[in-house]
Amino acid sequence: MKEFPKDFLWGGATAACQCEGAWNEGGKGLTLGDMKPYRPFLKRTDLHEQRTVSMEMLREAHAEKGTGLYPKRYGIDFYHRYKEDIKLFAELGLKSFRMSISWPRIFPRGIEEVPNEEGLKFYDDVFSELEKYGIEPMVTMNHYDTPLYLIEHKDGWKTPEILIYWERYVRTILKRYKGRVKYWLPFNEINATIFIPYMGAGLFPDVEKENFKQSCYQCVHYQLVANAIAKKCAKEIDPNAQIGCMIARFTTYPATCKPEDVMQTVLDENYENYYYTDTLLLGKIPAYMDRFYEENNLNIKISDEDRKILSENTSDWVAYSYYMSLVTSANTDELEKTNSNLIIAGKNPYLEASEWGWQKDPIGLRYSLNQMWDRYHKPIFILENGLGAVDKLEADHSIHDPYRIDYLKSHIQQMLEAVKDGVDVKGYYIWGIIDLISSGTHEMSKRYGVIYVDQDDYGKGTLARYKKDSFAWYQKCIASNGMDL
Ligand code: BGP
Repeated sequence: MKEFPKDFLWGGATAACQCEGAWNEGGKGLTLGDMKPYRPFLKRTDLHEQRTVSMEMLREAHAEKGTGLYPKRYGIDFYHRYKEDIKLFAELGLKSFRMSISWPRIFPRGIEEVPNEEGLKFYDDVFSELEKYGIEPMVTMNHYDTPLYLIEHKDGWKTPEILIYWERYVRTILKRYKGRVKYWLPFNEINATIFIPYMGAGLFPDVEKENFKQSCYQCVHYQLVANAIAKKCAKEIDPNAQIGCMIARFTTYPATCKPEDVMQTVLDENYENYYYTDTLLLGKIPAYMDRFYEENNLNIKISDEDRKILSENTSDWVAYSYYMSLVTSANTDELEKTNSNLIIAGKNPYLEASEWGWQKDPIGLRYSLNQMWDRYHKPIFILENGLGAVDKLEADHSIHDPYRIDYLKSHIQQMLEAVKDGVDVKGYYIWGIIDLISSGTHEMSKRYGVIYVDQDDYGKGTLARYKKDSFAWYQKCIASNGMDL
């Protein structure tokens, strides 16, 4: 019977815009990730409001720069506390730490020709600290973090001009951290530009109007090309670097065994998941997209040069975030819905959902791992998995989170089943290994960590770090290479 490989990367994941804070320190420019356009407009489960968040709201949030800030900009002050945090990760036994570099810390407006040394130095220091404990960095180049200037003054991802700035940024960090970072991920959840367009590309329906869908698909096309450009640069600069690609994996089941529903599942999977990974791993925009563009009256500009870059620079590995599974049907009106803060999806009567409507499905992890392996035969990383929950800090600073342990345990057990099925899983990262600001709701109270951070939804608290019960549990899991759960 197979076990997890000896060099399996037990990890924890974060993102700069959700944990660093220090949004206006060290020469950093503003980024999409700093903006918190909709709170208090957005309620936990009101997807409609989130989808229609307007540019006006963004501007309002932008205008209050320096005053009345919402906690997202503060993050959890990782910028000043990274040493303390990494020490805790070492105590936990983490083999790998997923973090992101904030693009506007390096190029504040995105367009500068010379990088900001203070920003580069910060990540040098973080890598040194990780090296001290032998923790392997897994680095995202863009985690919802495009410089705001590029969005407001350069048409963002809508035109190929951004690829010039992107390439400059990518070359800069690949050169600077050569030999220190082996695993690079150009984009977090590249399909996010379609399901949360303002976070992925700064797109708003009230600005784009009838071109909204067209803009979303044009932007994601250039992001796919940008992902391949990162691979092209890595080949030249640091051949030891391994470049991946990542989606938020929406594993989808048919609501019934009616052939129409089963066929709809294939289509949903193609459009929501495989379009991105097929393009980046097989090097070709899949033919089903031609039909999709035609049926949706989309006229996406795709040059021969774009196709060439994609075909010559396929990713070395594939990754996804896995939190839940969905249900679809040929007739979506008939579906009973579950409304999460990310997407509206069909309800699965066999699954329980988290407080935020995310349907927990450990077997779906084994299922999707098999699907991804069968399709690509490339190494796979689960770069995010975890349970967002409200935790209670007891008077003695303990936090009892058996629900989180149950969630993680059941997913790791199913991941082991996939390993036994022969799937080449390289690593597993608990999302929000330390509590941080939620990207979807911008709340602090949606916590994922095995480490608690004392801060509330309004940025109040001591920011002290406390170990939850799940800390000792994950420590044991890592020490036993996933066998003692
Ligand atoms: C993913 C993002 C993360 C993270 C996570 C949890 O989509 O890559 O940034 O936040 O989801 O989502 P949320 O914070 O909305 O609960």
